[in-house]
This record gives sequence, structure tokens and C-alpha cells, in this order.
Amino acid sequence: MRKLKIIEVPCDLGAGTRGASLGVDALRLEAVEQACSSYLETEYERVTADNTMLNQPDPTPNAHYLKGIVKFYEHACEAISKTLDSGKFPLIIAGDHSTAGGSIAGIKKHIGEKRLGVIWVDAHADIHSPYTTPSGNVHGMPLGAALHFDNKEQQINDLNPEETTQWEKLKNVGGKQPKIKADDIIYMGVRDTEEQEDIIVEKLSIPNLTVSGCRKIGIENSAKTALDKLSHCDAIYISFDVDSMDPSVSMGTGTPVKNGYTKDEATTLLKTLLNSPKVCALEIVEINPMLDNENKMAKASLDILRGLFSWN
Ligand code: 5AB
Ligand code: MN
Ligand code: MN
Ligand code: MN
Repeated sequence: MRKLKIIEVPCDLGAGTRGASLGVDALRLEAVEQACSSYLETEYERVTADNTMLNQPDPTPNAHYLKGIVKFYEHACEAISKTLDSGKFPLIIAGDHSTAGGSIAGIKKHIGEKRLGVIWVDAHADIHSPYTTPSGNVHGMPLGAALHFDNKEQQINDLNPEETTQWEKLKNVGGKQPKIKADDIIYMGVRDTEEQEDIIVEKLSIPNLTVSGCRKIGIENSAKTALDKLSHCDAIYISFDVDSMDPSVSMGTGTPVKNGYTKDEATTLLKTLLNSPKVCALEIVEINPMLDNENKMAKASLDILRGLFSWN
């Protein structure tokens, strides 16, 4: 039995629409509403960094609010590596997906030279860099940061000196080396990418188990396939962007994309993945109650968590 510790990372700087930082409270308050004592009694820590940069002029248009995101990375990295050091399993509830690179840095800090696999369950590939991003939104870049992969061959943006400095800082949180290798990533549910991403994903041969492909072989089998493909890794981190699910579950996320997993499929998928003892951290991101009604996405996420951990 894993001893969970919830790490909350309420970042709002990385997405194009505001409100993802409130997802952390939307979920906690939903747990209060449903008197979900298992959630409420689980030890938790909220990473302290703030979103006040949103009020100020932004000097890094190709990676919005990057300086503030570096702070979130540093604090998330610290909190997550310490949680693992203490023998607990980090259940990371984050705002926008940008900070997942900080989570990866924290896990890597804990496991040292051992090899970290990543299962990225998302409608998006999140492997941009400030050089290739079409939006400047850093939630589209966490894998780029973890891989130290700038993809300058596909460059569309010229960076200013502050952007270069902060991007290098971001990549180096938790150590100067890349935190993961491209061979150690599996995508699940990715279905909305840009050409720059398609080119790298193909070049780096990162597999994508599509929603329809998963249904064809069965959700449990697709989870097993993902684990099999990472059997050479020592530890595995799962990043679950709620936009991997279908918008019919909820529109309460910044970038919904049709044809996603159902809530039950997501639960089965994550539950099967968690059966592997190598899985050392699970992250859930991008619940945005400002874009929702009746807190549907937080509700769905709590249902999923109850299913995963047999919570009452
Ligand atoms: B998410 C897009 N590729 O870079 C970009 O929600 C969307 O963390 C990124 O997966 C979506 O802006 C990032 C168009
Ligand atoms: Mn994402
Ligand atoms: Mn996404
Ligand atoms: Mn998202």
C-alpha cells in the first residue's frame, strides 16, 4: 500500500486562459462537499509561489511569465523530491501543466542516476520550446524543458536575452543534466499537435497510444503496453492532463479537444498503470473551474481518484 502525500502546485502562469490555479481548491472543496474524508485526511503540502506576475508587463512573450514559472519549478522540485525521500508517494494536484517539468526534476533529484520513464496522458504533446511555441504558453513546453530539447531546427520565434536566460534556468532546476530521455516517454491520447511537434515526435520516435487504438486493444491492455514499453526504466511518473478526456466529461479545462477518453476509461487506464510498483508519482493537472459549470471537472477528477485509491 502506498502512503500518499498530496502536493498542490497552484500555478496559473503557464496557460493561455486564467483559472487553472483554482483547480487545486475546486478539487479540495469538492472533497469537502462530498465529505470525502480519505482526500481531506491525506497529508498535504501546498507549494508556495505566486501568480502576481499576471498583473505586470510580461518581458518574455515567447514563454509567458517564465520567471515566475521558474519559481514554481524550484518549489515543486523541492517538495516532490523530499516527499519521495520520506518514502511517500506524491499525488501532485497542479494548476496548469507547465510545472510538470518541475515535478520531473524533483523525481529525478530523488532517483539520481536511475532511469525515469514518463507516461504523458494528454490531448497535447507539450514538447514545445520558446523557439517553436505558437502561443508562448509554457504549459505546452514541460517535456521540452525536461528533455532539454529546444528543437531549434523548427524554430519560428527569435528569443530576447531574458527569455534565453530564464529558459536555461528552467531547464536546470534540479540539476544541469536533462531529466529524461526521449526513449523513456510514452504518450497516451495525444490528438492535437503542431507541425513542429509532429516532426520531433517522429524524429525521436515517441510512441502515442491513441484513444481509438486503446479502445481497439482494450484500455487495460493499452496501459500494460505502455508499461511494457518502459520496462527498461527504474521508475515511472504519470502526468494526467484532464484534457486527455472528452469535452463531454467537462469543458472545465483550458484547451478541450474532442474524441478523448471517458471518465471510466481514464480511471481504468490510471488504475492499471498504478498496479506497476515502478510508478512513483501521479500528477493531475488543468482543472479550471472558471471555465466550468457546477464544478464538473473537479467532480470527475475526484471520482477518478476515488476509483484509483478506493477512497470513501
Ligand atoms: B496543455 C498548444 N500546443 O503550445 C500550445 O494543456 C497547446 O498542457 C498546448 O497540454 C496545450 O499553445 C498545453 C497549442
Ligand atoms: Mn498538458
Ligand atoms: Mn493538454
Ligand atoms: Mn491542458
